[in-house]
Amino acid sequence: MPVRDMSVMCAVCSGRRARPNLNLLLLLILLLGPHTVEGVWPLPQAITSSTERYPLTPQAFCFSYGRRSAARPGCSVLDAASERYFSLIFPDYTYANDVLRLSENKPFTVEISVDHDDCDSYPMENSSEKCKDQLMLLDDTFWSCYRYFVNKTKIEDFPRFQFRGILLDTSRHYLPVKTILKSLDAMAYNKFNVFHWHIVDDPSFPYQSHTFPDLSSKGAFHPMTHIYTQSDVRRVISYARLRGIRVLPEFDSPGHTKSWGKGQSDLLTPCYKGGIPSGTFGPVNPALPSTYQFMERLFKEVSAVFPDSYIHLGGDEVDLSCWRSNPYVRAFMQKMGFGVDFAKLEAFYMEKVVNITSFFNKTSIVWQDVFDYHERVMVEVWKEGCYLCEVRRVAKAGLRVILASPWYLDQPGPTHNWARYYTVWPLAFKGTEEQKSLVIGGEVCMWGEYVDATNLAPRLWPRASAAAERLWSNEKQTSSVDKAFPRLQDFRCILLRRGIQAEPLYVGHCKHEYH
Ligand code: CP6
Repeated sequence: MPVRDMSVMCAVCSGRRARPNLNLLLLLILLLGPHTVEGVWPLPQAITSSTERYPLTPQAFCFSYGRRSAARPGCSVLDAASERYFSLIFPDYTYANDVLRLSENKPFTVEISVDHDDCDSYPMENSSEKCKDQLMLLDDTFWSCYRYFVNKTKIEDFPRFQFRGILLDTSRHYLPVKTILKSLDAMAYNKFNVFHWHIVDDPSFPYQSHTFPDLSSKGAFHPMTHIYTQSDVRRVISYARLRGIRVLPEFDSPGHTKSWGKGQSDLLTPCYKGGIPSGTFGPVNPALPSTYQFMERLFKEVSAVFPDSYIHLGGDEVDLSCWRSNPYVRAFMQKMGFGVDFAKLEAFYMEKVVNITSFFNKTSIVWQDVFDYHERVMVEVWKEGCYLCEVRRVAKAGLRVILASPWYLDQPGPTHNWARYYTVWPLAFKGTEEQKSLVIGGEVCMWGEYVDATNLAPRLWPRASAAAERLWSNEKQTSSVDKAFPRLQDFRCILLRRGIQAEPLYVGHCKHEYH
């Protein structure tokens, strides 16, 4: 049978707000390993592959828009993805012009059809990531001479959890923009869809605010080289958008704000010792009206700069001893009727910032430390110990939960191997279906104390991939570490081939190693 008759690939993405987020394309590429199913990561919800196979060459391959697709040629997200994935499928093929002939019918055409034209919008929490694809699975590669074979394959796919995040910390160490962009590439390969940007913290304030330029000129490690300018931030957001990734900024307060104090006087609480100021500063001063005026202006800017409808407000690890030492703070508490309950003061402060951001149409996410006191927030569970107890507690209170505790990747070493991140059961707590549905996802945290651009990638990958499969795939089909191991080893080789410095899992080699 002539190839042309058999080889039209068809992809129909459907869903309420179908977003052209390229599941088909991702899948197709993931299927490119020399051993079929081993390279597919995270595992699709359903995949069946037949033995019918056909040769494939870059000359005969193209992406095109389906006749009934709501998105047309010129759709930024899909056009860009077609180019990226063409190069990933045929890494050595240099006639790049061929990629762009989108409308031309070639023997192997990946047809993209979406229900809604979301080409110019940002990915959002409710963007559909569902895909029903019929496509050819690439089975065998002799890739240096462009000879691929595809097996006829049917794939149906959608994520288990809506929120699949990675936290990068750019305050403990500055991460160059190109390192962030590279991480976004790797995130897309793993179907992560939220970049949680822990952009500022105690050690440095690299975000260049146009409202408060002193914050970075005085609070960054270096006022020129170790900052994110407005154009850097836009670049990150737009690069993420083209990969179906949301950018969730975190401006953590009232704790973790030492660097803020350098460029904004009277923001932090002066700590006292023996009745006099000790010269050191604590958390943001919750007793001064000027604090809230500052926060209003800062979050007005941040709300406009970051298009996502969520902002992470932190709220973790507040050092209450400095507040306690300060007579003005204590007097304020008396006036407010808080007595000596510093948790009430903390709640008062968080309530204020939550109100400020909701005025700017943002929903707040906070760390679990401050959840007790708020109704409208989403809560991120980060503490170790019985984290499912905490998940249950939050879900019982009717709030949405993101789970981070089991996925701290900043710790290296054999005790923190990939299997530890793979064998996590986020819903294994006693609760109703409704409570379980409040667990909207999870997050891999890469805190920056011991991590900078030199070791970020190998520390993240492929261990974060283990979490990625837990968050994307069907739990029943992915509960065996032994079955996952060869697939993950293979996927790690694919990451290497794509230029991601993913560390080895164990003894072995990749067919295509870069040295
Ligand atoms: N930085 C900030 C951190 C941590 C948190 N917030 C943290 C503390 C302890 C562990 C992991 C992370 N480094 N701002 C807590 C959310 Cl074990």
